[in-house]
Amino acid sequence: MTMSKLARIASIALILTAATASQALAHAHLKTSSPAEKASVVSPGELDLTFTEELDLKFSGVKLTDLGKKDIELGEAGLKDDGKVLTVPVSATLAPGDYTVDWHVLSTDGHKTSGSYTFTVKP
Ligand SMILES: [Cu+2]
Repeated sequence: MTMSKLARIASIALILTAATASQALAHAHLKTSSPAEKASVVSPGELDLTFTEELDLKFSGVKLTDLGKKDIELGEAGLKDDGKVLTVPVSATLAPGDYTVDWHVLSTDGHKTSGSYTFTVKP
């Protein structure tokens, strides 16, 4: 095998490694949300979660619970802004108190991520 062939194989291997590494970083991470984490707000009409990647709506969802772990009824989730924003209508007026948003999403690269954050509805 010639030296230049070896060098070519080595550079291809390097490119493949770099491609794999950047794909691993491409999971959908929560970038911002409305209401924002730890924010104190009036009862929101919807929850907006902005992710770093495009989402697959079928396998993405949000659960909202109050301090007593009671589920709050939510409307049907949808996507907007290039599929990176998961938006969920909140039909009820939320009583003052702390709420937890539990989210799970599947990004279009096939990776699942999940997390949670809280916000407060002020009196
Ligand atoms: Cu990923």
